[in-house]
Amino acid sequence: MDLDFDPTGVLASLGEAELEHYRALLADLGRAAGAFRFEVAPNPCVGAAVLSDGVEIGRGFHRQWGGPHAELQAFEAAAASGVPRERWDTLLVTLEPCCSQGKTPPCTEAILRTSIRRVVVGALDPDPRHRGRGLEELRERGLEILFLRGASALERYSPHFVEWTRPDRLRRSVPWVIAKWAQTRTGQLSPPLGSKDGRWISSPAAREDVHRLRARVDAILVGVGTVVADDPRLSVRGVLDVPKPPLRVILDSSLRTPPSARLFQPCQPGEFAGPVHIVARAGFDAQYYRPLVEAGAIVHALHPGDQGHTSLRETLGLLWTEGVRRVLLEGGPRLLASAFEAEYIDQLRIYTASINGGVGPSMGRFLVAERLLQIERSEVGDDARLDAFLRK
Ligand code: AOF
Ligand code: ZN
Repeated sequence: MDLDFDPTGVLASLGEAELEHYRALLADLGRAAGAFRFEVAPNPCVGAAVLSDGVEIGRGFHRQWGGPHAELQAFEAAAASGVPRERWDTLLVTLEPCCSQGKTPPCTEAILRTSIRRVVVGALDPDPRHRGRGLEELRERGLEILFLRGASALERYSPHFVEWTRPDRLRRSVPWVIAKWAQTRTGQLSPPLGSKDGRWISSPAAREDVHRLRARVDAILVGVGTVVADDPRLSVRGVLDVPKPPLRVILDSSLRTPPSARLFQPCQPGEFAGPVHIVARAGFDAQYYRPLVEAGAIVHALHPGDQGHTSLRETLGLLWTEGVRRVLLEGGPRLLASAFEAEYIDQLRIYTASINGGVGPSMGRFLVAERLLQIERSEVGDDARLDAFLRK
């Protein structure tokens, strides 16, 4: 990216020590913001801090997809510090503040409502809505703007966002895809036949964890095989903060989804679920259509892909036009495999349970070590959790 922003005369008024202090803070904020990479992607990892008389009084981060931006979180922390608002003078942000209405109002407006006079940023925002406009807007309103190029470079702290905002990626108009599955120790996606917990591989804690992830995506995508086999709700349960329940999208070439599926039942108290979209192959048998629409489904007819199935490419394109930018692909194994093969997967969330054996194919052949980036391993209940980005 070759955006430019003239640092004006601000640099001249600052001493080397102050500049070094800013650079160090921006690098520190950038590193700390990275902890939230899997929660915010494809959004950038962003950190911000409010200073009063050179002293940091509050910092904040963009922590979740759909959640408040770093600047707002920093303002909240600064407010909690007890330092009166009129004494806030400087804002450091690892990324140029946004100036457009997205899932939240523009940060530039929030900044202009404070007493902050100086904004120091370490990277410009390659998002076509911003690209220096955020800084221009603040400068036009009389704020002192300092762009310390490289202090929190996106290439270092948010390489996924650099990829996401590349013109060729944006032109493809396919959402960010997170593939999630639970597997046994040997990598199978279904437990051994006759296991006591039936269809469950992962522990209750991991299942709760999945609900937190579902609450932070725009859509959940599964193949009809999963609907027929498991009769899932694909809803969000046990999560208090659900900004927008995710669409439930079924890839179902020939409309095999049963109209009696649990998908179509109303939500229980505390349960959140988006509309059900069924993506079928054009020319499906009309007799299956009406009962599904009566059950509440929105049915789309798409041109078939190479093998006669509903095309994943077209489905993702359709979701993009529905405003979906972050999708959770929950299976089954065939859909996951074709998404891997066509290189649509951007991010992984894998739960491995302490169960031996299992049924069905393993995804192991796709998990080539060199393709997994920024891996993070953690434990959720009895299960091991792996998060990673996937190199295309
Ligand atoms: C900021 N501060 O902390 C972040 C920014 O998905 P939305 O609607 O929340 O907005 C995402 C866009 O906002 C993203 O593409 C990027 O341009 C900017 N991200 N901006 O001022 C933040 N995360
Ligand atoms: Zn913002």
